[in-house]
Amino acid sequence: MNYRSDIRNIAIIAHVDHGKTTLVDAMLKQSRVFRDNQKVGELIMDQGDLEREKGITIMAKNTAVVYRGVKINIIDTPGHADFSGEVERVISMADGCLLLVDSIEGPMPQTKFVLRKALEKSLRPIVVINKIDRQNSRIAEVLKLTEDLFLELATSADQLDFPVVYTSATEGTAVSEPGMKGKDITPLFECILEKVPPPQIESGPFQMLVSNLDYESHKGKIAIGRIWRGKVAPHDQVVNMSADGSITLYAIGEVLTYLGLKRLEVAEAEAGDIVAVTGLEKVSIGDTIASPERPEALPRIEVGEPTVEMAFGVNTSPFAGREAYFSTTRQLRARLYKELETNLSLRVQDTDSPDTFLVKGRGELHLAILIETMRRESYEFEVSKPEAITKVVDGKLMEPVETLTIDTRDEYIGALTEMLGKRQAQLTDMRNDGHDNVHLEFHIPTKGLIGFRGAFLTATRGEGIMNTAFLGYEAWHGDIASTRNGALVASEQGIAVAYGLNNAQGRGLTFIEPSTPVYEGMMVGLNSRSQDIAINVCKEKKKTNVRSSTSDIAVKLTPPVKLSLEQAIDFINKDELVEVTPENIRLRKKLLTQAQRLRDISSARRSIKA
Ligand SMILES: Nc1nc2c(ncn2[C@@H]2O[C@H](COP(=O)(O)OP(=O)(O)OP(=O)(O)O)[C@@H](O)[C@H]2O)c(=O)[nH]1
Ligand SMILES: [Mg+2]
Repeated sequence: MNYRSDIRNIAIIAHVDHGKTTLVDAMLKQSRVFRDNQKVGELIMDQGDLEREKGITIMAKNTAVVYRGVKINIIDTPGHADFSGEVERVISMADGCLLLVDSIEGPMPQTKFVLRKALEKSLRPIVVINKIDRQNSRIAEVLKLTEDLFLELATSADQLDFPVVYTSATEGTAVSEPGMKGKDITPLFECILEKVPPPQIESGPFQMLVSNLDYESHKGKIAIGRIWRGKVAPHDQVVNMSADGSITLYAIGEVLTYLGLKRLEVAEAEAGDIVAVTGLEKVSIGDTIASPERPEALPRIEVGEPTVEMAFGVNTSPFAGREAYFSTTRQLRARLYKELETNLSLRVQDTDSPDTFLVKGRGELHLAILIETMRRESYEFEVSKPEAITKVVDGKLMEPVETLTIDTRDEYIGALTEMLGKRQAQLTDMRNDGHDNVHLEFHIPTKGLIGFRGAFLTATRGEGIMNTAFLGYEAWHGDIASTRNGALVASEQGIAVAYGLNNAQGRGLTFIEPSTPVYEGMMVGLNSRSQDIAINVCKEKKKTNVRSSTSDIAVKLTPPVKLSLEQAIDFINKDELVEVTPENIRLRKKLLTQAQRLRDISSARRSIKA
């Protein structure tokens, strides 16, 4: 075996918000890949609009820096559990990883998940304790907890012997011992050069595994991955081996390698490097591209199964076709299936109804990001309540279960355990720190988590952090009854007015402002009682010719509660839908007229009796 000492390939992995992308910023800035006058800002790698808005990484991305003549290929990954498919997808390109741990929070559920994946792939980890500039940082304790995590997960003794670097990604500094004063990020680069094994290479005909895809209008599809064997140059003849076993011959277009935020055209690239190649029209993630001399497929990338599903349907609201460019079944179906090319942990399935597709993902956020992306591309459609994906094993109904960890204040324990009890959660651990802070761990079916986040934030008044991690499948725990109140449902089509909304506010909370167009069956608020009620929010005050002292005073409305897309998805019940268009997010009953809904209830009662 030979090695390439001029390259290192690393993935940056961690729990959400522990500072991965900020650390990549620091490495990019120090390695001077920008012009001196170039304004690059922060979280440079989070280039997607939604990534910037939400301040989270959604897609794994490649970059590279050169340090002391060695090219370090860096793969930034998302930390949110819903995007863990991305981590699984890309870590096979790396030989080592930086496992970031926040110096206050310490290892969290996703730290454990990603470390397990990295150790399974035999990546050499470097532990990076980050945010050491923060005031209450507890570096020694966090290091101890990280060591415990390695003890739990390591599969061989040498994995326990990991180097540690202490960083402040925001300040762009790293030190090898806590307490030292940092000057720049050099100690981290030195550690990477010393501890991450250089890529092993095999000589022979070209072979690469496609781990990512990109698209540029004038270049077409771009296949990104690591070269495992041989070399590649523009115009080379290659074969692409796809999942169904088919083999297609192509000529390579351009060969590109990474540097900073750019991809550079090169005359040749060799084993060990991470490259992007063009010219392969039908390539997919997981395919092997190889020389026709030795067309051997590498093992395909395996990504964990989805746990949550939602129906996506053609918009059937009375307002359909008004606010979007794409609204037909054919367009919706094509867009969903196209998503599968890059979104590896997603699944799409046709259903008995030609207008409805079942979309399965790793969590509510995973699906919500897809929905938001599509509405920005000018699609309209309707989605149903997310549900946990059950399966039947040996004739037994099984459902996904997760661990839920909560860090909050003591005073909320009662309210939380009561809420979670109804959602079939079992308390498995509880630790107090003696200063009114409590750490709780629960075992909970995925279905019990759906719609929980909103309730959690309200119950803890924002003073809590919750995290979940997928555990596995268990026998079905039984149904959970909805705990939500009924809806205020518009009884007529028209334009909502202050007078009508004021009446509605007598019943509960409202979601819309005056002048909002509504249709019959649209949900305009939350009732203070458990059943739905129909209400006419378009009703004007009766004109009389008697002037009274009070009747002409303008109604003062409480500002509406506006639900975001994620809140809307969280909010709806099984008999309801979210209508998504580029301009609006509306909530509606599946059955729009009150007569239909009453008939539905009575037929349900009859079937229970029968
Ligand atoms: N004080 C301090 N804040 C930091 C440091 N590193 C990152 N942060 C902050 O932590 C927040 C999250 O940083 P990101 O770099 O987006 O974290 P991430 O790990 O990439 O997050 P995801 O990709 O969404 O998982 C940002 O507000 C950063 O400014 C640090 O060293 N010190
Ligand atoms: Mg990030």
